[in-house]
Formats: sequence, structure tokens, C-alpha cells
Amino acid sequence: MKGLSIVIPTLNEEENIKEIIGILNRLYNGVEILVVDSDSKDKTRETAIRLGVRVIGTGKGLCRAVLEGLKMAKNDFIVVMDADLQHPPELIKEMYETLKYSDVVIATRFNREDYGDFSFKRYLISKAANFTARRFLKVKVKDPMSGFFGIRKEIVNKINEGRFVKEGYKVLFDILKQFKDIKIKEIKYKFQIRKKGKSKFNFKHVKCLIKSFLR
Ligand SMILES: Nc1nc2c(ncn2[C@@H]2O[C@H](COP(=O)(O)OP(=O)(O)OP(=O)(O)O)[C@@H](O)[C@H]2O)c(=O)[nH]1
Ligand SMILES: [Mg+2]
Repeated sequence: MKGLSIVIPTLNEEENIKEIIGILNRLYNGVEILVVDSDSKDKTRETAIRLGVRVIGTGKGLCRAVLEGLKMAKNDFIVVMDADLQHPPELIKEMYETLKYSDVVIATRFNREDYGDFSFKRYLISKAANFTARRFLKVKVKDPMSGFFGIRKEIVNKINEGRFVKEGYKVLFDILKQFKDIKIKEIKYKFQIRKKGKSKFNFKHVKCLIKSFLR
């Protein structure tokens, strides 16, 4: 897959990083894998370096890390995915093919109730957030807060960083709210629950999202 970079934000993912990099190398030999780590206290960073992928360090915040990764990625097509195996790597091929004729491709979760430990509370928050977020967008999409998406570098270059809430979690929303005439495709997939390591989601991120609605 010529011209593809895969950006993986990480915070204390030592239990997952080896497996995800192994799978990506096996499926997509030769693509650029860029791990953007916010000062993990475990062995995430050492492991990624040992496995030969590019690693950059950044400050706290998922949006900050992803934005940094998008800017630093070397290729014109970029896919962003979590480290914790909730996003099926097999889908990247279709995302890459779709990016050839679109600006943004969203891997859209269709079983949003699969929230593991947070279960019902998080499901409700997610539903309400999704409903509200869509009202702040000029583009029509089903899952504007997916963490699994692809984007072309030329769109990244048009992003206004000042409108990001960098400590926040919903980087795709921070991007989409800035555009109206871009070509977006969505591909449905089944969201998995996190099997190893701990979630970093907390209610501070909900506050960040409200801030982002207004910025
Ligand atoms: N660089 C960086 N990565 C982060 C930060 N917060 C979370 N991440 C990573 O972003 C991805 C998504 O975080 P998760 O904690 O899995 O969030 P989630 O998928 O909404 O929550 P779960 O469903 O419980 O796993 C994972 O790869 C995390 O390691 C951060 O502050 N900096
Ligand atoms: Mg996760």
C-alpha cells in the first residue's frame, strides 16, 4: 500500500503495542507506522522502538497526539487507529482504497453499546454526544467521533489548530467541524471491547467535547 502512514496514539499501552505492530507489519509490510506517545510510564515507547517503528513523543492529550501524528506523517494518505485492538486492522485496506477518491474516510461503529466496563452510562453519554455533535457540523456523517479514520495530507494542511481542544478525545470532530465541502465516506465495522490494558477515557473528556462544540 504505497503512500500510507498509520498513526497510533499511545498512553501506557505496553500490553497491546507489540501485538498491534506485529499485525500491522504482517498485513501491510512497508507502510509507515508512527506511534505518538504521551510520556507513557510503562514500556510502550521502548517496545515500539525495539520493533523498529517510528516513535515521537508529545504532551498529554489524545487530540494533541493525533494532530502531531497527522502533521509528522510522511505520506499523503493517513489512517489513525487506537493501540488497543478495538479497531480491526483488516479494515485499513478498504480505508486506503476509499481514500483514493475521498478526503476523509470514517470507520463507523455500528454497535455503539459495546462499551465494556463503562457499559450503560458510557453508552448514554456517547449517544447524547453523537446526537449533539452532529448539530455542530456542516457535513453529514453518522459517526463524527470515531477514533478510527483516514484522511489525506492535503486536508491536514488546511486544519486550523486553534480550533482544537488538545486535551480532548474527539479529534475527528475537531477536524470535521472545520469543513463543509469535503468528500467523506463511511465504512461500517463492529467495534470491539478493550481486552487488555486500561481505558484512559474519563469525564474530563466530556467537558473537553463541550468546549470543542463552542470553539
Ligand atoms: N498519545 C496519547 N494517546 C492517548 C492519550 N489518551 C489515550 N490515548 C490513546 O488513544 C487510544 C484511545 O484511548 P482509549 O483509552 O482506548 O479510549 P477508548 O477506546 O475510548 O476507551 P475504551 O473503550 O475503554 O478502550 C489508545 O491507543 C490510547 O492509548 C493521550 O493523552 N496521549
Ligand atoms: Mg480503547
